[in-house]
Amino acid sequence: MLSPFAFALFGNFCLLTPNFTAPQIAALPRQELKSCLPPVRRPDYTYVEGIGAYKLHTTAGIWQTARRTCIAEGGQLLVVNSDAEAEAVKALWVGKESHKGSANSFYAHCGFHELHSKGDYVTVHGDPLNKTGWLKWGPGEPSIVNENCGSITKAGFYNDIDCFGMYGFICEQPWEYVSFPTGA
Ligand SMILES: [Ca+2]
Ligand SMILES: [Ca+2]
Repeated sequence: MLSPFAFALFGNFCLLTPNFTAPQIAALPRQELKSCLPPVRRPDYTYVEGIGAYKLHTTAGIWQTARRTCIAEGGQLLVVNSDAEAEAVKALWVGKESHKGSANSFYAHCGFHELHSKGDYVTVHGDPLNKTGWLKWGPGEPSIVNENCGSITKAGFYNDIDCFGMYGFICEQPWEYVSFPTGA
């Protein structure tokens, strides 16, 4: 009997148990995550040519739930790599200003944390946050105290946030993974 977090996709098997801790999930090798990615376009994602595919989940969850949900969809929590991507992400919020169950719909969980070491922000891919090509904190951020997980604001800036806070979240499928021929 497979758990709700077990997925078999196109011959690749990707297993995540519900008992994983955030650091364990954060340590998943990139290749394992890639094996979970479905080579099909999802109708619920916004495809931005040459940049990526994105979904702003407007039903709030804690950071770990957000991360698992993105992986289950064949993606990962958002990591911004360029100004162009930040702009694409900002556009997702249009018409979705209020997120169900969210403590504050101005924020959405995204793919970085400092769960391994305080002040040492790493992405869900295991890369240092300052090596991703884009790092723009909002005014006064990071606030650090009791805020160990990543979020992005509606205005398009990073903010460290409570991992157990209920917020919407943004999933991403990198363009190179989703730019398969359509209709094939
Ligand atoms: Ca990205
Ligand atoms: Ca903060």
